[in-house]
Amino acid sequence: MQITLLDYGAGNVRSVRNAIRKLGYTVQDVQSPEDIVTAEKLIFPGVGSFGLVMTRLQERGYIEPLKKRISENKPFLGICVALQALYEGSEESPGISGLGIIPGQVVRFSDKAYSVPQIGWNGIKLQKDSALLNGYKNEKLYFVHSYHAKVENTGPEWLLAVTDYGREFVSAVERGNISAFQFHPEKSGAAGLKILGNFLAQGTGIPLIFTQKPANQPEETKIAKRIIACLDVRSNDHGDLVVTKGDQYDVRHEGEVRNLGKPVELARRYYEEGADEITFLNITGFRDYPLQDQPMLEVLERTSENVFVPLTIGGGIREFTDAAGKTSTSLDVASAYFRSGADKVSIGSDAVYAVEDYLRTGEKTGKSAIEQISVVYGAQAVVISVDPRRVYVHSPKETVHATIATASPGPGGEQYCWYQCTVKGGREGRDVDVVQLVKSCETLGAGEILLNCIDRDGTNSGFDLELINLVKQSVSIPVIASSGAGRASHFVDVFQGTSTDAALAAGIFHRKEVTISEVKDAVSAVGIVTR
Ligand code: 1PR
Repeated sequence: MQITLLDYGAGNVRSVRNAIRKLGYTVQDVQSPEDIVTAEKLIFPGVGSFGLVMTRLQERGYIEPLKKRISENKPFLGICVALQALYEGSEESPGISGLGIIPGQVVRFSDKAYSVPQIGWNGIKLQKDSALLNGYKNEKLYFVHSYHAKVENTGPEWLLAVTDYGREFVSAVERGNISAFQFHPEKSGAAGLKILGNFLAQGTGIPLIFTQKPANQPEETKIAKRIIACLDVRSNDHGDLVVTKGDQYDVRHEGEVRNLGKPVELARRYYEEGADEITFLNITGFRDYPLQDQPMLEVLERTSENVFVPLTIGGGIREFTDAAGKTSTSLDVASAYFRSGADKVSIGSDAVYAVEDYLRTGEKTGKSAIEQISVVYGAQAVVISVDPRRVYVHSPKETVHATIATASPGPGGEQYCWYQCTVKGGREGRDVDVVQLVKSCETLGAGEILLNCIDRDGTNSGFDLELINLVKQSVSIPVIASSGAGRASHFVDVFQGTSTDAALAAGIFHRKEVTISEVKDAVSAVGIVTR
């Protein structure tokens, strides 16, 4: 059977395409409004902001055909914003109408105790029996969104599943052949592929059993703390693209770039071992022309064929002019990465420059990479990779920057430090501290912080909890703790000692010193929720 995909040119639709192919079906794209009505099965992956999705549908003349298809009860699966599009509108894009199939407005998460966007693996509680959830066993599924549909607007004829995140929200709807999920089945590992496979199999003669609500459904679903594997990628001196790893950002050993493996193969290994997310950092992106750096696009394309958890790519997300004088915007660069299979892009050096401008003028220009990409693809697609380094002082009065009293004094016995942000892979310190950086980036529209620490990178001495607490108390977007993991207990320390949303490691996984499941076992043994 052919599956028809509604791709309106925003975000990562490659993953859905790859997942459908992996499940043994062929994919064709909607070419004209008529295709929406006549397609045997239609999948509508909602990527981008609510306003962008509805505007693109409007421009292409897809709104009425979608309403017709739904009213005729022809098989339809909406994902993420496509679930929200079934409602009348959204706080995200005031004045823009949704499809209005289900009454009410989609609203923003507002509980201050929870990071917004919700990024990560959460459960679902089934509200009725459904063949779509055939074989579902309470596994966690991947969510990434700041806005949600309200349970009270969604009558029992539609409500299929709810999830808790500060409040109960709608995580799946189903009426007849019309279904939509707030979670991403194509990014939810084996459990997600199973659910997607059920939708694809419906009506093909493959037997599906109506899943009863599992007896052991949780009272309240809980988001898992994510464990992320990070691959620092660059070309070595022989021109091979390798995964490397630095000691405090120095990736050379005896003059050679350390070579810890091939990016696509390693990413696949981490997916199979249970990584909740995979991050690629093109660590020389600041000096390359990213769009000419085809290997990274190819790495993403090939990885997304077999890896069904979120992929982040960083390095070189900025405006640049190539040797032939052609200028590409940061949005062009990000769009190329999304089309190649990335779910999020991570911005390093360019975020520091944007924040310097913002602090100088106090004005948002709308021109920074952060602003441009988050307006089009949503805040949840924009990660800021921060490369801070400690600067020790004897007294907070010695600096205008945000200091902390530290339990790890400096070389001269200094009891205080501040964290200086750097650019170009730690090569250049700037007059911006980490608190200024993360707060400003949140204001400019970033959706997540990847918090490295040059002092701890590659040292195996544990995460810098003081830094992580400082950043967590400064922002409400999710934070990924990075740098310094040397053993499984360091993950326990970071989740018990801070409220970080995720923890990332590189060296210990590459060198096979600790596996991802050992980390998860250690963390869940002390009662912390993992996938
Ligand atoms: O500035 O937007 O082009 O982005 C460049 C990106 O490359 C940034 O995200 C920056 O962090 C990264 N980067 C640049 N140079 C290096 C380097 O190592 N020489 N790597 C580098 C950063 C840090 C982490 C690392 C953790 C965990 N690597 O990603 O994986 O510290 O390591 P560990 O568990 O082994 O301690 P732009």
